Parts: sequence; C-alpha cells; structure tokens
Amino acid sequence: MKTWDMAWLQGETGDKKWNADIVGFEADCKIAARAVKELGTNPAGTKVTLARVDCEELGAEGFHIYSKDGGIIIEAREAAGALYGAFCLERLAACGESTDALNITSVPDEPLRMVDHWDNMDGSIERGYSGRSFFFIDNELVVGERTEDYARLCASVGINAVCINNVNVHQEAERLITTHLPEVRKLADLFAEYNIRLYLSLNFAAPMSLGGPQSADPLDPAVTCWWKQTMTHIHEAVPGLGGFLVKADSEGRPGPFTYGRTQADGANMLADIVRDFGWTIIWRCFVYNCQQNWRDYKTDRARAQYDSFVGQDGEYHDNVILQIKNGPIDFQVREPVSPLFGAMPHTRQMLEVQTAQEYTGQQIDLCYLIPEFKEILEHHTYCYDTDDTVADIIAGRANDLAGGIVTVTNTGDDSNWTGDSLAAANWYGFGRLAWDHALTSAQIATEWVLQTLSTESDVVDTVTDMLLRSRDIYESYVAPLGVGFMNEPADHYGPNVDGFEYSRWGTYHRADHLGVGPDRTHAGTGYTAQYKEPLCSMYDSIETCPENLLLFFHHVPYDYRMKDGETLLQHIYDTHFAGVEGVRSLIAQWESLKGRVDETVYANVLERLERQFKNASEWRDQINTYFYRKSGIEDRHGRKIY
Ligand code: GCV
Repeated sequence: MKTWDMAWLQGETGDKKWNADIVGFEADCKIAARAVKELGTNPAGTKVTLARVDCEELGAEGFHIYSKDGGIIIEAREAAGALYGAFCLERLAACGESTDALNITSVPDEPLRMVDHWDNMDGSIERGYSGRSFFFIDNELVVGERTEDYARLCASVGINAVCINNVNVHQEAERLITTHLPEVRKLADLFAEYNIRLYLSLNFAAPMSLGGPQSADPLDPAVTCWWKQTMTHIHEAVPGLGGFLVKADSEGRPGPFTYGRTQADGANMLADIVRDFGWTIIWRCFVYNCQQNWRDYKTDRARAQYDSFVGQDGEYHDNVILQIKNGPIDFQVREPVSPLFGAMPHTRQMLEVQTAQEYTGQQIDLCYLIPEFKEILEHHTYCYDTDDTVADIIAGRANDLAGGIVTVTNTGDDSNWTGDSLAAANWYGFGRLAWDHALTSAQIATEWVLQTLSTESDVVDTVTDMLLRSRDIYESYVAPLGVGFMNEPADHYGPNVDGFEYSRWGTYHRADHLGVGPDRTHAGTGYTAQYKEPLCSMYDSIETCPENLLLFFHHVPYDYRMKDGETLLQHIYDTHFAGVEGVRSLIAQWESLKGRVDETVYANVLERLERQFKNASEWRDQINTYFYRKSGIEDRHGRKIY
C-alpha cells in the first residue's frame, strides 16, 4: 500500500537515484540488504557505499555520512546504522538538501525508541482514531504488505521497538503467547530486518486464564514454574522477541498487589525468567486507585505512581524498565512532569507519551505534540547534583541506567494511517525527536511538510505555522490552566465540565462559587512534596507556580489576579473566546492552500478543521457558561455567555 502520506518513503528501487553497494557487511545480512534496497541500485545513480567500520563512537545504530569523489559513503559499525544512514540520506534528498558536501555523524539519543499499540485482536483499537488495527483482523495476527510498509515507516524515523497489542490484554490476545506464536514469529522476523524488536503485552494473571495454576502470585513456586515453561516455549518459537510490556494493578488489570506483593516482586519474577533470553520486562507505573470517592479531599490520584514505586528504588532487576507516563495523571494537554522521573536513581526508567490524541483532540482537532514532548524531555528534575533533565535520566546519562522513550501510537488502517492527515506529523515527529532531542519542533514540522505535502516555501511556512500554533490553540479552549478532565467521560472528546466530578476516577476540578482547582499543596493533598527543591516550593506557592499549571496545583479564587492583571475568571473567558478564533484562523490558513496540496489531503484536513471549529465553540460556550453560572461574574467585554 503506497499512499501520498508515505511520500517520504516512496519510490521503488528502480526509480531511485542512488546506486548502493555494501562493503564489509555479511552478504546475507538482511538489515544491510534492506538498506541497499531502500536506496536502490540504479546504475545511472549516484554511487553510495554502505561501509562497515570499526568505530566505537558510532555504537550499534549510529552512522557517518560523507561525500567523496562524487559519491557518498555511509559508514556504520552495525548494519542497523547503515539502514538508518540510508534513510537519513533519503530524507536529506527529499528535503531538498544538497548531498555534494555531506559530513554528518548521527547517533541516537535514546537506546530504546518504541511505539506501543493499543490494538485488540478483534481489530478494534483502544483510543484509536484512524480506523481499525492493521495488525489484527478477526482475532488473527496478519503479516502482509501493510505490515511491511509499517516496519519501513518505523525504521525510517528510527523506531527500534514496537509492542503490537493493547496493554489491557483480553480474550484472544492472551493467546498471542501460545497458539499465535507462528504468526508472531513471522512478524518478529520481518521487524528484525528493519532493526525493530517486537514486544507483546502480557496479562499478569495469564497462568490463571491459560490453564495454569489458579493464582498469579509472583512468589508462588507453581506460578513461577508455569511462567518458566511458558517463556521457554515462547523462546523456542520466537527467539528474536524484545520482551514484554505489563500493565498491572491498574484500571482493573490484575497484578501483584492482589497477593500482598510489590510491583518489584511482579516485575522481577518475569525478568529473572527471561534474562537468559536477552529479553526485557517493561513495567508500567500507571498504578492508581480508580475507585476513589469524590468526597475524599485527601486521596490524590496524582500522588499514586510516586507513592507506589519510589520506595522500591534499587529493587528492580537490570532487565526491568519502568515505563512512566509523562505526567502524574493521564496525558492531559497540560500536566506537570511526573515527579517519579529521577526519583529512583538505581532504576531504569523510560518516558511514555501519547501520540494518539485521546485527550488532545482525537485526530480531529489539530494538536502538534512535539513542543509538549520537548518540554518534557527538557524538564529539570533536580534529582541529581548535575542538574539533569528527563532526557538525561531516560537515556542513562544521569546514572548509567538507560531506559528509553515510547509513545502510544496514533496509527490505524485508514489510508493516510493517522485519520487526520496532519496528525502524521506527530507520528513522524516522535520518531525524529526520540533519535535526536536537539531537533526543534519547527525543524521537525518543516521536514515533515517538505517530505509529505509540498516543497513550495509558502506552503511549507503556512503548514509549519499551523502545526506550531496548534497546541496553544487547543489548550486555550479546553479545561483551563492544567485543571484537566472537563471532557466527556464516555469517549474523552468534547466538554462535559462535571462529567468526572462526582465519579470514581480521581480527577476532580473542585469548582465552587468562589474558585476552582484541587489543592495539591502542603495544605492540601501534599502532592507538591514529591518534587525536589526548588520545584516543590515553586509549585507549592501560588505566586511562583507557573500560570499554565495554576489550576493543577491550587484552588484559586475567581478574582485572583493573574500576572497580566486580569482576574482568573476573565482569563478563562478570554482564552476560551480566543481559542475559537484561533481555530478560525487555522481554517483560513488551510483554505489559502486550496489547489496547492493534494486534493484528498486538502479535503481531509478541511473536514477535520471544520469539526474542530464546532468542538472548540462547544468548549468555549460550556466552559464560559459553567463558570459564569458558578460565579455570577460578567465578562468584562460583554460577550455572549449563556
Ligand atoms: C489502555 C487511560 C485510557 C485507557 C488506557 C489507560 C492506560 O486511562 O483512557 O484507555 O488503557 O489510560 O494507559 O493504560
């Protein structure tokens, strides 16, 4: 399947302008062969030599590209580096860069650059907004042309690990580790040719549902024995697997807490069994009580991950990585960075972000997420004397314990892969940023537009500008200032201000007639104390708390004066009116491109933007009306509030 949006990968071997050859790699090396195929062997093309060199600096995946005598040399220590070098060369050419005087050395910032799918075996996708699964159809794992395109797509941006099934492992998906192993093997082998390790999500209680002991207690010898046998069988069938991803004790999923054991007990039990196979256990930290009582002002969901894990620092074995969501709650458009990053200096940690726009517009509303991902990576944790950022911690620069970075992906079987054609920029951008944290959001956006939509500079500038403005616009019309969760509980799209307020989910805004926001300071739930200084004091004080997180940390009166002198309430009114105007301006920008980009893309994006306009208007009216009715305070500008 070749579609317009894969333009950065298009062109079959014969059409390409390169004439690639390999030197020093084994003749039967499949990854090197992919690199050659990628570039093509057109006798009339520019000569590209993929050469194996023994240069430690390049590591297992890095490459050095340079121009020499009218040709191009791509040097790498391992074939993976040659493949990434080949994709880099293609990208440069597609972006219109001259290849006459190349001299680029590139080594990935993160060792593990992963994509998690929440695909179910019946073909549905949890929080999927771009069609159905292309991995699973009618309870079968399908390895076909689309899968191969996907592997190539991943490799082209440097992704080296993919978990194909939902962390909520139900029904047939449990049997991915038993009856479906032959197809799993086929997929793992295909992925391996693109330097991608395949991961599977596991049900922690699999022994009980797959005919083993009627317990999942990680310290029960019968349970351990069942896992040993099962893992040995899996290894015989699919030796090249990367490992497993586990969601335990979270949102109804079983886990070690049921047996009075710790998360470390659960993770280590599996890790010890798979260590000799070279596999990794990725253990999610998304552990919290989803049966909260809204009347309870002390229990705070934001505290849960830190409280559940931090005490076990140093207990996790070396092939366990803790996968931590970027914020303490759940992928809201604005949350503080989780205080767990850096707080476990003897534990491998990886960052989990969400490219699927569950709470950020569901691939209807435009929301380019790379600026957010960069903010998270650049966040200083103050956990080490060396002033480390989240990026330093997950890459292992802070403590020599490398983890990695993962995104919950936004792809499906829609012909453009991501529903909204512009949402593909998030997918592309995640991969590029995972490889190179120094890239700017603008660089990534521009690269993407050049390779997919147009090389005409005004089109590139317009779409880049739309992408770069989109997150701020989105943020301005949804739940204000980090308070989060004013969305519709059923599908998480659109406003429903009190939708979660009296529920069990622990996501409360606490609005009354005087003010809004949960109190997470020392006087409230005490969450701010989970941060190291100076962050703890900064968040704890309403004076120094960053304004865009004001309502995450503080219960703030409506007449509170913001830094620009406006009241909190007026700020809410103003931003919500402005948000809708922002969407109007996005539409105008896009309409200016009619006839300048592919017609199908044009129509697809316009249709989404029009839906976004309706959504933004609904948010504006519901949020403003809600606070007007609560407070009784008029808009200073006399605009229409219902
Ligand atoms: C896969 C949120 C989502 C769930 C998701 C969960 C998780 O709660 O709404 O659909 O489950 O996060 O990350 O495990």
